[in-house]
Amino acid sequence: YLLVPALVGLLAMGACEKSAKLSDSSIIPLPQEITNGSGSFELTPEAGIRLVGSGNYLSKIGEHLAEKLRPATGFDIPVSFDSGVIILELTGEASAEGYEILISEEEVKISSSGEAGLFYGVETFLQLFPPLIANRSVQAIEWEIPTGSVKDSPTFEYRGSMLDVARHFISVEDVKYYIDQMAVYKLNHLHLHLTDDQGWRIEIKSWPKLTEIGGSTQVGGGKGGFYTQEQYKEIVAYAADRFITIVPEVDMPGHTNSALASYGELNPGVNLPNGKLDSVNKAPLDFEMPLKNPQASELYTGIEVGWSTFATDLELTYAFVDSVVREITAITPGPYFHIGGDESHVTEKDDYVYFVERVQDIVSKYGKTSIGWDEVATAKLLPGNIAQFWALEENAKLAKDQGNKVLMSPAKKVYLDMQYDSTSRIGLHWAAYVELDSAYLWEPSEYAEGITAADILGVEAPLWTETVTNRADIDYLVFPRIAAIAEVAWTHKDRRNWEGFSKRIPVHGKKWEIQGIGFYKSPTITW
Ligand code: TNX
Repeated sequence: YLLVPALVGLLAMGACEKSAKLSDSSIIPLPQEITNGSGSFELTPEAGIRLVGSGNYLSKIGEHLAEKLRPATGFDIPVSFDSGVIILELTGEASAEGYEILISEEEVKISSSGEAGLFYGVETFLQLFPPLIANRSVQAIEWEIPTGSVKDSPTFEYRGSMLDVARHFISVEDVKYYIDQMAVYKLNHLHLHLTDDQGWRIEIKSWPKLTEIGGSTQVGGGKGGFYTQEQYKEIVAYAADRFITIVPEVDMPGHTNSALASYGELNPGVNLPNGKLDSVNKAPLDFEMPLKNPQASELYTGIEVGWSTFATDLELTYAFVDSVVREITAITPGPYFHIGGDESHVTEKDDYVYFVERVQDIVSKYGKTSIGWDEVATAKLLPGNIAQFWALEENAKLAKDQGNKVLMSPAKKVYLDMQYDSTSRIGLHWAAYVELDSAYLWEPSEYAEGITAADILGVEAPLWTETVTNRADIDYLVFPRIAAIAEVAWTHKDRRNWEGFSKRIPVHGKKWEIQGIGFYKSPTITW
């Protein structure tokens, strides 16, 4: 008699495994709708991917899926337009991000009217497999997933992260690694903070000293580095293959010491005679810089903020900005150019406003939309330009009142450089300690007074790198918080709850472990 309950228990366990429900899958971000079926689909050695429709990226999406499935299954997974039980169907040419997945016992069909949507369907599909799928070597298990359907689309159109490659330089390889991880969580914008007091990280052909001098060091005095324009293009293309738009930032008029150390002429008060423009500086944009009165500042490797500024009253400054914006926008297919604008504490208020308005005009001349940190809303924003809320609600409100949208990056919630708690080995904590639950438990449309869903472009999680020197540091601060923030940005608030998230995240922890990602094992989770 004693054996009976044990047997029943065992049988129930087996049965339970067989009838696992699609809605119990550990998908992050949680899809908007999941409907359960009653059987399972098994990926077998004969499985292939069939593409339906036409689009520039369709084959790449198919290959992307196949490459993710091949190593751990050991199956061939051919990709073709002829046959295959995994069907990727593109039904239009729209840039839609929504998708549907239909899983029957015989086949899986992922469809979308947009390539981005199809890509996200693929990412969701991949998350239905056991975590062992992340292995690079063959795992002898059955690759079974529950039947049912998923219908999904994002809540916010802009879902991003930022890498500060200025405080500590981040290699092309590590940026690509970051892009790969962003893609898993359906993030679609990578903002690169390319310049700051400590470093200038993008080649500007008409002002070569920016990288020669300005790119030569970093916080702590290391050797720094920069991207050539070719390398930047490589990053842009790598991101585009994963439906991620690069948003380049040149932070100004403050946070500009690396430029001021490269070209002393840009320093306020030490410029050309009388601080005025001479005929040379009215020359065409690509003129050779005459080093008339070079009073370059020293390179800086500390972490103080708010002490540097461009000379806002010099035409030379705007000729410089024009060249920089022209060269960067020429290799940036995305719609945005980020002009910084934060913490310009030594720029007079009127000068700041004048500067921001002129720089917006330059960006707009080159066909791009400006994004600026929330302080830019103290100037008159051009229609369509974006204020990135990080600290001051009144600035977000100023943007809204001008009819402009807000990108939500509240430091207390999404600053990936904030420590988790007082024991975190790296990170800052000027805004808050941000544990995983705190990063999850907030709603963009209810966070800042007067800023509603209609005012919000999206959510972005910045990683400032004053304390981040290598990939292990990135891993520790970014994971698992990036998954929480991705869900905040993608999944409608009515679908979200911490209970559910905390049950889904351990599976991601297992996958991170398999990939060698040294994530923070938050005590809020039973890993
Ligand atoms: C504030 S957030 C800054 C950055 C720092 C960051 C550190 C913002 C727009 N400015 O310059 O790196 O804090 O957390």
